[in-house]
Amino acid sequence: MVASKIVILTGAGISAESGLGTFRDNGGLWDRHRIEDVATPEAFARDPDLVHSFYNTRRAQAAQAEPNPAHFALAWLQADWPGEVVIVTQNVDWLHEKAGGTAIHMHGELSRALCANCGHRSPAPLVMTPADPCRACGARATRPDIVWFGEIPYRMEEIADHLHSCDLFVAIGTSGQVYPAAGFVTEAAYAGARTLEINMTDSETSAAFDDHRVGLASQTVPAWVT
Ligand code: BV8
Repeated sequence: MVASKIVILTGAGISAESGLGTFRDNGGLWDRHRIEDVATPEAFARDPDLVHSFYNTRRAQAAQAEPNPAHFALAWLQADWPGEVVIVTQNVDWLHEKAGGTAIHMHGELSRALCANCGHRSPAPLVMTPADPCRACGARATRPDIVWFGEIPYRMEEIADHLHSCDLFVAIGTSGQVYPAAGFVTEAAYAGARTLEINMTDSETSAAFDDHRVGLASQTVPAWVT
């Protein structure tokens, strides 16, 4: 019997207990910043200093953060499960990797810089400014390598292949409000997967899941994998 394939989508909720803010919980990032001001290409064109400041703050917080038991449990599952375990994350921190796991970062990564002029990618310094010249073309057009609203998430074809070939789809710590990630559960279910949601509360897409485990990720995820 071939071991089953598991695809896991994570959101900001899996990193909340590592001290990194979520977006839509009370006091979340979108309570303090308008998406239009800090997370769109138009915002970056209009005020690159403000956008860099928003991501510099989050990059410094991410650098201080440690994985929590939920990240370690998923890394253990990736190492121990006889089948394939694919993590697709909406998060731009590197806590899955810091816990020893691997992840597809569909919304980009705080740790990378992207040149808007030539597309060159490089490790991001802790503090980015609009004056940073691109190491490849010299243009002063480097931005955080982040997928903003209105931009196409990374590795979508690869993700679709995983959704269409998995036996179990699990969403952990995501409010199900941002597409295309919020539509993954329907895509996986249509291809025949069982679906499980792990969250502290109901999400926008809870009704689409077969099963639910409610609680803090640092407790529910280790309980689920063992
Ligand atoms: C695209 C940048 C085309 C990175 C982000 C109208 C209808 C439908 C869609 C649209 C529409 N108008 C526009 C759209 C498209 C738009 C969209 O979905 N808008 C929404 C707001 C309606 N999407 C896009 O623009 C995307 N691009 O569509 O391109 C396309 C697509 C495919 C193919 C071809 C073309 C681009 C989306 C990416 C935008 N970038 N951020 C960054 O700054 O970090 S999105 C942002 O939201 C973050 O990336 C974040 O990851 C993502 C989702 O948020 P969550 O991770 O879910 O976090 P949230 O705070 O919302 O929820 C936390 C959850 O955790 C809660 O449920 C909470 O209960 C739980 N929780 C908290 N603590 C714990 C916990 N659970 C367990 N334990 C805990 N301790």
